[in-house]
Amino acid sequence: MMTTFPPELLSFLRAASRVAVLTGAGVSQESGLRTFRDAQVGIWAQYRPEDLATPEAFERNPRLVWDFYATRREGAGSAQPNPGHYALAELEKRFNNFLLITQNIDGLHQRAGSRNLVELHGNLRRIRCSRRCGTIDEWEELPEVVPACPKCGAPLRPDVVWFGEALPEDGLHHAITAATTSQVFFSIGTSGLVQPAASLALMAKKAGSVFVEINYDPTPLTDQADYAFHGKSGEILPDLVKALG
Ligand code: BV8
Ligand code: ZN
Repeated sequence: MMTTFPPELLSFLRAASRVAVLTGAGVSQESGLRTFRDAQVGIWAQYRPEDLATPEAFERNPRLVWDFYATRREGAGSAQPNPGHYALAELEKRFNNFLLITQNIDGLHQRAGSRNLVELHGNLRRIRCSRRCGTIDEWEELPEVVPACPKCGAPLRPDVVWFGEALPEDGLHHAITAATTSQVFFSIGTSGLVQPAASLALMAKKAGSVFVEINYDPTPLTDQADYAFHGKSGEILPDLVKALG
C-alpha cells in the first residue's frame, strides 16, 4: 500500500533546493545486511558490535576483528543495493544542493549511483595502516593473516571509524555544514543512538530545517521530527520519489 505524504510536505520539497540526508544500517537491511541492533549470527552472536568495533578489541585480538570485518565485507560484496538506495540516488538529481551523509560502511549507496556522499564511519573496502602512514584501497584477497603495513610493518586495519575514534574531520565538517544550511533534513534507517552522527538532525532542526524521519521503529529523534514515517525505507523512499512526480 502506497505511503501517503502530507501535501504541504510535498509542496515544500518541490520548492526546496537544499536537502541533506543521514542514513544508517536500516537502509541496507532490505539488501540482506544486518543492522547494528539486529542480533549477530553464528560465532558473532557471542559479541556485541560495540565490543568488536573498537581499537581496544583490535589491540587485544586483531585476528578476531579482521575476521569480523572480512565476514561483513563478503556480505556487503554480495549484497545488492535495494529500491531505497536507488530512490536516494534519484532524489539527489532533483535538488540543486543535495548531500547524502551515511553511517554505513557497505558502499551500497555508491553502487546505487549516489555521488554527493560523505561516509562518516569509513568504508569496508578500504584498509589503512594502524599507524596511519597510508591507506590502501580496495583490499582484494581476504588476508589469511593480519596483514602488515608495507611501509612501517604495523598491522593494517579496515578503514572504518571505531567507537572511541574521531570521525574524519573533513567529512564531519561537510556533514554539519550541509545539515545546518539545509531546508529539509532526512534521517533514514538509523536508531539515532550513535554520536556525533545522531546530532545532525537536531542541529539541522535548530538551524531551521524541516526534519523528516523515515525508520522502521520510533527512535529518540522521532518526537523532534516534523514528519515521521515508520516502515521500510525500501518502500517509503520509492513512494516519495513517485509522489514528488
Ligand atoms: C567519538 C563503523 C570521540 C564501524 C560505527 C557513552 C559511552 C561510550 C561512548 C559514547 C557514549 N556516548 C557517546 C559515545 C561515543 C560513541 C557512541 O555514540 N556510542 C553509542 C553506542 C552510545 N561514539 C563514538 O565513539 C564515535 N566517536 O565519539 O569520538 C572522539 C573525538 C575526538 C577524538 C577522539 C575521540 C564513533 C562512532 C562510530 C562508530 N562506528 N560504524 C562498523 O560499522 O563496524 S557506528 C555503527 O553504528 C554503524 O556505523 C551504524 O550505522 C551506526 C549506528 O547504528 P545504525 O546505523 O543506526 O544502525 P542500528 O542497527 O542502530 O539502527 C538501524 C535502524 O534501522 C533501527 O532503528 C531499525 O528500526 C531501522 N530499520 C531496520 N530495518 C529497516 C529500518 N528502517 C527502515 N527500513 C528498514 N528496512
Ligand atoms: Zn604504516
